[in-house]
Amino acid sequence: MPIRKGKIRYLAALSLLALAGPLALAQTPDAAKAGHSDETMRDYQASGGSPLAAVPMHQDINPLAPKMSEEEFDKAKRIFFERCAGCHGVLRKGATGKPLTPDITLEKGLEYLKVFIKFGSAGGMPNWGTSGVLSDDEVDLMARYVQQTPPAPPEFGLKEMEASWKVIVPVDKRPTRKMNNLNLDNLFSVTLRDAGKIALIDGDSKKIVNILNTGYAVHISRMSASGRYLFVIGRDAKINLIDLWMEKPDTVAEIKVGMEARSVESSKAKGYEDKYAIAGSYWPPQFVIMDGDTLKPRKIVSTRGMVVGTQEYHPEPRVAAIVASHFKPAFFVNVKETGMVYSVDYSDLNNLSIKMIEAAPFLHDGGFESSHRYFMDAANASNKIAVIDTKESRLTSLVDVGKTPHPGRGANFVDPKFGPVWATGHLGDETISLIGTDPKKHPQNAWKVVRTLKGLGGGSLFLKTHAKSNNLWVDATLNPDPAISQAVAVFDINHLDKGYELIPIGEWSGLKAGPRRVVQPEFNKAGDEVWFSVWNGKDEESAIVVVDDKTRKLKAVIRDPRLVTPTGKFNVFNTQHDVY
Ligand code: DHE
Repeated sequence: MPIRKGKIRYLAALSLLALAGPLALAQTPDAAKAGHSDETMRDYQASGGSPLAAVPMHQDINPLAPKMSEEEFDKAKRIFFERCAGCHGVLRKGATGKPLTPDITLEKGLEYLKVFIKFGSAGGMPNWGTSGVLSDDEVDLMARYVQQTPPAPPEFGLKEMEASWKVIVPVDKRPTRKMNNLNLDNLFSVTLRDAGKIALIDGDSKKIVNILNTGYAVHISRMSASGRYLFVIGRDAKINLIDLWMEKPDTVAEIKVGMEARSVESSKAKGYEDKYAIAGSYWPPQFVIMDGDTLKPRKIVSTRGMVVGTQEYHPEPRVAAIVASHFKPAFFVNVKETGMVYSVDYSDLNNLSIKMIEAAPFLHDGGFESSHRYFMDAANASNKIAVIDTKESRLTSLVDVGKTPHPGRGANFVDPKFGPVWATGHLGDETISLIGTDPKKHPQNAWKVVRTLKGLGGGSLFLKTHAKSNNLWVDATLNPDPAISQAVAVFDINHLDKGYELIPIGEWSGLKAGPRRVVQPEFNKAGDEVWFSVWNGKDEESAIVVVDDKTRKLKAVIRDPRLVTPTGKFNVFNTQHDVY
């Protein structure tokens, strides 16, 4: 889809990720550089393009709303789920964007809505019309659509899960020991986002071991406690369970747990290693606990409920990041819109006990600090990190950070002045916040921002270090300036005051064309190499660039026509043990 340069606003361009992948992002104008923050987040949220776009939904005729044929309604519904639902919510009750329910939209009227959709608003609504993304007819269509009763996608319960569930290799037909010569600890599971596949890459030889089909717009990989099973989840809520002990690691079970999802995790507590898996969905708003070795669904829990603080009912609070406690049999489940972290005790599924920890709305991603006791949890649109004690299942602190924190799992290291810290970058500004994490030896610094670094620019998604490294690597993937999004910043942990060195990863990839967005640093097991994805469009060549951590020099470039849109990379050992 063509983008009129200079006219499209940054947020609208980011929304195009839904259909065009990172290519659209490369064409955003410089003028937009200053204007990220709220807008960046809003459009990043729409970037996946909801699989609900393809789900049949019934049109409930509202006599007060402007007329729409069934064909028009279906087209508008598709556009809504591809571009709007990420911010306004599946049921249009509002999420990070405003509610668009008929009581509001009918009052605004057709002409007002058309202007709003066409030209956007200062509050962050993209200018869908003037940017060239929607034609005048489509603007009119969407203005009529948002006055209709919102169609609800179907629920997805045990019956639907069981119907989708396949055990491809039963447990008793699987190997009883590792049958390959791979160094599994240093294997990487690489998301091939727009191919709906993952690549398993041997970290030692940098060779692709296998490419496996997964769900639509595949999202993250997580490891079982033993390091044997790999879990991969797609945005269509399909999970692949991959047995790394097989001669050629492959899928042994799969299931669909909903219509749309982002997160999967596996039990890590002593005595429960590999026993359970858990997946959270965006739609329906729920999570499910499954058997860890077959994915048999055991227990489904809805997350619909009251928002922290206002205690207003939210009909579709999505499940974002899930972590597994290392201290006790509990999963910690981010219920995004209500701002609750559910501490789910999985030791007795029939008498399930859930502690609802009040944090802050818009919980998204996060990871453990270095002792693995505290879950550092980003409430992104609240500009806060919630510190959750996974031993006591309670909120320890809410820390104000920069604009729209986006840590991935964050980065742990020892600040020479302030002691152990956990760091997050931000989507909405160029800062990196370092939070003290050692309440025993450095109580005066614990759960406070002790230092703020200045990185490359806004639009940062991920940052990483390793216990053996002296470097902190920070990307700026969604920055509109290609010179920034194609590079990373690296800080010397022992000389943080000196600022960063810019490393031109995109250029090092050798790729000549495409947006070459650099995303997600990931260390190898030894902690002496750091891997970056150079993320191009679906029809362009992408690459993985491997850098020697100590010298900060190029070590290898992995290029292969099968590496379509590589984004997340998950080193088996580091993911298994939460090393980051
Ligand atoms: Fe992600 C993690 C949700 C877009 C790459 N992403 C997460 C998590 C959530 C989430 C809830 C934490 C999972 C966990 O820990 O259990 N991501 C979303 C979205 O809702 C969003 C904003 C829009 C969408 O429609 O999906 C979105 N994510 C993206 C991308 O566009 C990225 C950059 C490329 C891609 O592959 O889709 C992307 N997200 C990632 C990665 C992680 C992730 C690589 C895991 C980071 C890690 O180190 O653990």
